[in-house]
Amino acid sequence: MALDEIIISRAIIDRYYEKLTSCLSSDVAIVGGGPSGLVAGYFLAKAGKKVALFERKLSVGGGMWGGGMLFNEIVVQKEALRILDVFGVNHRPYDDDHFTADAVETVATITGMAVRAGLAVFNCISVEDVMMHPDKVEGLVINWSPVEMAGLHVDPLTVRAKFVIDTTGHDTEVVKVVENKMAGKLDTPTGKIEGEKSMWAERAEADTLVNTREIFPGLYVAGMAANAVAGGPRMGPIFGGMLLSGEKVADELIKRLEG
Ligand code: 48F
Repeated sequence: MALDEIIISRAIIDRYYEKLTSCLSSDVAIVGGGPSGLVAGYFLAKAGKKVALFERKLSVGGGMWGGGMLFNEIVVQKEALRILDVFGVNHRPYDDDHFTADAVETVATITGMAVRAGLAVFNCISVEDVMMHPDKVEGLVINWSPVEMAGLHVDPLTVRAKFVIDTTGHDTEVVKVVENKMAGKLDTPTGKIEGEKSMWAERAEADTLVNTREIFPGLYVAGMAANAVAGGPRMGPIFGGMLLSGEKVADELIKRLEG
């Protein structure tokens, strides 16, 4: 065995560089590595699409690790169990309508399978803007999260994508940029972000699917972001809607890319 510190460094740099340069142009760029973004990334990658996911934090998983109030179990409704089954995530019934899964197993398993399917995950990178050409979203402007956190004046880099998905959850960060900086209106009743409403789990879960769609040319919303943009309620620690939303946006984009 002859381990060499410089080769270790070179291997990391080369491999990361390969991954990043291969995603300078992709079919789909996903912003946010919560449950909806990860599931969307899995199905798109599985279908052979080039797909990159940018996550601000060091770890993907978004709001799923902590279950509800840090009790790391999640609830999933019957209709969404088939998505857990795609990934082989264990679940058990609590009653006829509510099922539970271990939050850590769910995040870890979905993430692992998504990366193995070909999803390129870039953690610790924040999306700060979009690329517009001129009235369609055509990519993302990205920077290291530590640069953002330190408030350093460092210019970002840009990646191109045929479609962008905002899965940034409650904050709807990409849609906010588009609302503030691009000409034209969002596809909502007021043309603006309607804003999330208070907790109503059953309604919110149904709305999440309906609200998962293209909100501006080139820009889709999925997961909690879809409800926040459309004025739907929040749902709390029930995650079936997030999983189904990720699947729906992937299905729609696969059709668009192949159509
Ligand atoms: O919030 P999050 O888990 O999104 P989601 O898939 O799931 C929502 C649920 O967790 C829960 C809920 C219902 O069950 O309401 O909250 O809709 O994950 C969003 C991810 O996006 C990242 C953020 O760090 C989180 O991991 N994120 C947010 N803004 C940016 C970002 C950004 N500008 N650039 C990169 N990542």
